[in-house]
Amino acid sequence: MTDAPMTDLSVIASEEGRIGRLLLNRPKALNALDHAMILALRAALAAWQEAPGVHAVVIDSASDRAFCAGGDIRAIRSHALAGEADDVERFFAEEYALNAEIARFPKPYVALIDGICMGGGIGVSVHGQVRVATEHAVFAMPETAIGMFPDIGATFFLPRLPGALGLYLGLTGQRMTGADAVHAGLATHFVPRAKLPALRAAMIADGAAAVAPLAETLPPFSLAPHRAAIDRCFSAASVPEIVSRLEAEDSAWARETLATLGTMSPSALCWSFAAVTRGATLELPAALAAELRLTRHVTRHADFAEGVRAMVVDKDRKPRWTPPTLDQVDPATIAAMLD
Ligand code: QUE
Repeated sequence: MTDAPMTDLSVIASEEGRIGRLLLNRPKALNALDHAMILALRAALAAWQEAPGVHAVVIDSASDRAFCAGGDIRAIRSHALAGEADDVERFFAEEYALNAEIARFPKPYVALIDGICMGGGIGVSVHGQVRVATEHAVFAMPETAIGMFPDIGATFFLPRLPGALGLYLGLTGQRMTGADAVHAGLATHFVPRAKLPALRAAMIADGAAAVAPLAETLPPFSLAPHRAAIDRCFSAASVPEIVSRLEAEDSAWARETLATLGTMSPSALCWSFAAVTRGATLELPAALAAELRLTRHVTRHADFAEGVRAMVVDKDRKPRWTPPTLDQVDPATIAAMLD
């Protein structure tokens, strides 16, 4: 968190001491990444990759509510409904190119995650070398709620989390605290919000080496009591089998998880399961390329426009999915989308 900068720019790139600083500054949209922001981030990284005075890049937010709530899916929905497939394609291609550039950036890339960090926000943080989360961080991959799928490289990193945690997070959209994100492997350091000003100052002087000394002991993993059940249920070979295993658990956690899955797009659960499972065998560039191909099908499916309408545009949180139940989802239709 910083004072509101005196500028309309949605990404403020500046050089401060040894660091290149990227400040996400679109607070009214919870820093949801629009096309211009993605281009600005890519341009700054390209410039700093070669700049000898820049020893590390730090990305953080001008809002204390959100690091970044995701991609600008409201705009993507408008393009999709207008049949502007080229605009949809350009957005995802640029976003995934940025994710790949962060992953291969040759200097430390440090994300300071304080507030909401979902979807595209995870994409501009988790691929970096250092991910600092505060006690106000909220991590989630909630795309099945909007008829999408965990993208931004999530089909690469989710299947690499411990046990079946990645599939659990990617299908349920379960929120995690900053400490949880470190336990899960999405974040690397836990630093309280109150220490962020000192951390920024120390990085301006010393670069990324300043992070570790300010990290604090982790509170326990809130998902620890459910880790065994998560692995039992989410290691199943299909979404219907995950549901059967949850029904067999007969626990409060399993009933809550079933209720959550019951609100998600049944089709999105199935294509997300397939995409995350396949991602276990792909390196990041191939996973991102497969994600881009899948967006072409998903953004044409009725559940995408309906999910974004219900959760982001109208906010009635009452999507009407097509088909409405899991048993009506045709496995052959899903398989064809992942070709
Ligand atoms: C699931 C999601 C997203 C979401 C809500 C969900 C998502 C996303 C946004 C979002 C939030 C604020 C904005 C905006 C988009 O909300 O990915 O444009 O101003 O980006 O339930 O996956």
